[in-house]
Amino acid sequence: MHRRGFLAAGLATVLVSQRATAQMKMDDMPGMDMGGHDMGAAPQGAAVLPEGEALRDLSRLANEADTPGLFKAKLTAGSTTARFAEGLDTPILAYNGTSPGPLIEAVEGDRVEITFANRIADEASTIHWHGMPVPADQDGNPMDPVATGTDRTYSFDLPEGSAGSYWYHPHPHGKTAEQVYRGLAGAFVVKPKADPIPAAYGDTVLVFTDLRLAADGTLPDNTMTDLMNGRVGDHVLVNGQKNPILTVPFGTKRRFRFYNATNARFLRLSFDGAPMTIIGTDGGLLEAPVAADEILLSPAERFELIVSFEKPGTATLSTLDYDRGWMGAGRPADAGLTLFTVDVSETPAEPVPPLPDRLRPMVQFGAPAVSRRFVFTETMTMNATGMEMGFLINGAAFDMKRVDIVAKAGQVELWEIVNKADMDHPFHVHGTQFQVVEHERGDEISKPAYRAWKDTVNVARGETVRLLLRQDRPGPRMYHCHILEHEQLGMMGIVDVQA
Ligand SMILES: [Cu+2]
Repeated sequence: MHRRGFLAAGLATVLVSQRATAQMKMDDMPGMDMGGHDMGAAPQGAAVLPEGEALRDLSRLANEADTPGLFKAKLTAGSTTARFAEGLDTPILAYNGTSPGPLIEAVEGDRVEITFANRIADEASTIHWHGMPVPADQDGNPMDPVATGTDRTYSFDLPEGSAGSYWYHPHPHGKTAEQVYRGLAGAFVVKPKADPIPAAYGDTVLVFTDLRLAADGTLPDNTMTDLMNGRVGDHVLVNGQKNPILTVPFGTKRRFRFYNATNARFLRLSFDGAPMTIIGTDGGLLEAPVAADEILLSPAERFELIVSFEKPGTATLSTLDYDRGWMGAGRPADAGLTLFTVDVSETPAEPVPPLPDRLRPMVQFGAPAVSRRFVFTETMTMNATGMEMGFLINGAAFDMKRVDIVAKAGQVELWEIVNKADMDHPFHVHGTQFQVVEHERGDEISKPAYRAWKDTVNVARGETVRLLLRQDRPGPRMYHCHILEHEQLGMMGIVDVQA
């Protein structure tokens, strides 16, 4: 295991126990590669999950309000059991008893009031509304924990123009990674009042999660390897199912929203046998559709796509290899997994309207008033009791009591994210959407292929990403790596936005 920059001084790091160190050694043994695998290649002792069942619709969070323009509901987080593999009960965490949590669908202009009931035994939690323009004190920051056994109501308005593919997940201090891999995450779709995408294309949300199942059906705790690299499981699930099947008539154009709700798995995806067109990203539609042979969906990112099923037969969504940097042995075999299968029948589809050439206008930011630089580094030290890892931004690990930067509401800022570490780090900012303006790798500077609203962008190892953003509301906002184990180990900061 080679590392650059062994810095030891003054890091708020995790001290790994003997047990975790031993676990890491076991993971590192040849032949113990527990990485991703497809049918027939299950490692010894691992649970086998059924494949090829019909894709289930996500359950929906029902609106309890009678008043137009109000979305009112309750989300209860607590323990339940799931049946992923035949004969095995798996204790998980769930929102309203399901994982992924129920799909929330509201409309631009709506008022949202969601009461969160934390029934997770002995643990505080929060609900973070990932990517959504909600007030800072309603955004489930780690500074605002909801104690076990208590309720709180999150209230916010969905402004005009905010339609997009958001999600929700816990964000309690030190426990986010675990609560998410145990099952807490769900999609929150904000629909526009007038949708340029033909209704005949449908709107299918696919939430990708990552499951590691022990032979007894339990979800193992994070190991040292997980803490270093982020937890990568043995099975990528789509809406909680392994390689589910959707049957469509040929000629179907289908709108999908892809969500990477895994802790740390990078999904480089292509649809074999069906052309993909990107129509939207994290924060909603693009200006115009963009044809794509493949997409890289890093942890926490979303894409909206139109997939055309033009000929009868089978179209499969599968993974391609992507090297995002891996510490130690046991890099998961990411390529060649079939995540989702579409059976395209001989029956022709009813004719559907074409995709419009223009989707919506997108404002461009003016010149930034402020420029900031965020440098990501990883550190590791060995001592008699184990190994200490640090994931730092500008040399510092997260401190909930420290404000890292002060910004002014309404002011455009240029943020330069510099990854000097050995792994890719998907960078996320709360409370707003940004536009990436530049990538720099080695001596090469490039512009993004299209303008897009994003709240999460992958910053590859050695890369610098420049983005423009503006926070419109005052209050503290988090920014962090969305490999949740890295966030837990310190790769997070607070920007205090002042009115
Ligand atoms: Cu990271």
